[in-house]
Amino acid sequence: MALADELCALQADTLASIEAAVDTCALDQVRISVLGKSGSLTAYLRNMGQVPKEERAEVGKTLNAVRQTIEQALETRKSALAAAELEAAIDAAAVDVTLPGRAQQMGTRHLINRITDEISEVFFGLGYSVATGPEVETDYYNFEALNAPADHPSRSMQDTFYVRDLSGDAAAVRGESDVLLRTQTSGVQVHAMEEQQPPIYVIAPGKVYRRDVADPSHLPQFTQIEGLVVDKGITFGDLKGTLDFFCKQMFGPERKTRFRAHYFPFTEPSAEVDVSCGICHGEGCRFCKGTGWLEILGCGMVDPNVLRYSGIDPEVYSGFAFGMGVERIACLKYNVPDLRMLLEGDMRFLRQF
Ligand code: 2NL
Repeated sequence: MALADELCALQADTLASIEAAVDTCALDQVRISVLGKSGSLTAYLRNMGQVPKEERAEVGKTLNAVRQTIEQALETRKSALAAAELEAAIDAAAVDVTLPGRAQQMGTRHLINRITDEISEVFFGLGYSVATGPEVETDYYNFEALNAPADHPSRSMQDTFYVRDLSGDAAAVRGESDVLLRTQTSGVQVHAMEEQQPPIYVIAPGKVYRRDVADPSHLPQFTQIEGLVVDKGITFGDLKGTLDFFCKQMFGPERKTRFRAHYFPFTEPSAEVDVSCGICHGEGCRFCKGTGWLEILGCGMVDPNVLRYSGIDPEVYSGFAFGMGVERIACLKYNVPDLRMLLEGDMRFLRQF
């Protein structure tokens, strides 16, 4: 019978399409094309009326069997595709809780800042407070008020970064600028002396600049801490006691200090202070270049001219001052052979501290 063959072919085609459907959406298209309102099987069901009466029962039975087979196949395929789609969705959205987390890189304070604070703490314990001021200073505060004569070598173009006046000022263009990057933090203390009468007990930490080429013991920019005491009856004994106490706090109670006569324009008398070598304990080794001593700071009694410049009467008051390089102290404390290592940003080096 032609109709039976047609239905057999329709069923075979439909089952093949169902198997070939790649997802539930494609499968639904197959269902609609066969069983939908204008589906191919629906057309046969709708045309039952035209089938001769005596064949109607037989054809109806066949049609129903074909429909059931197709519906069954659709249902089976639908469950399989839906399960696969669910699994794929779960995989796509999955969080693998067994993966290691992303470590947060924690920053730490740089050694220079830590040592600056450590030095400051020693002086806080002695009643000093911190004064700060501008890194761009005038010639007056950096040199003149400190009794540095106009021909002092530190004032020369070779040693100081002068700030050029872009207005085209003739003197500035010739390099005779009055504005410079401070070579020491002394200017901060000059401002302090101008603003307040003694007693003055201040430290001035901060960046300073000198026209040096970086080498193991020089940096064109470094951190300085200067200290200034002005009070009644201050003597060289106070200076020695204070700086000896500082060295023992900083490097350990077993360390000795020595004061060597020196010259600074702003202090008289002046001295350089050495601390006994922590590696050979004064015997002499490579770190202290065989001397047993390490130079750590400069100091002296404030020159009466310097007090007078800032409006303090040297007949009533006296004082002492000192200055040290923080990078140098840090390197001495941790036996670092080259100041530049502090600035290179090599985390393997910096993380050690
Ligand atoms: C050094 C030596 C020194 C001073 C700084 C000073 C400041 C005032 C008055 C007098 Cl306001 N003196 N400062 C004194 C002696 C030495 O520094 O080697 N610095 C890195």
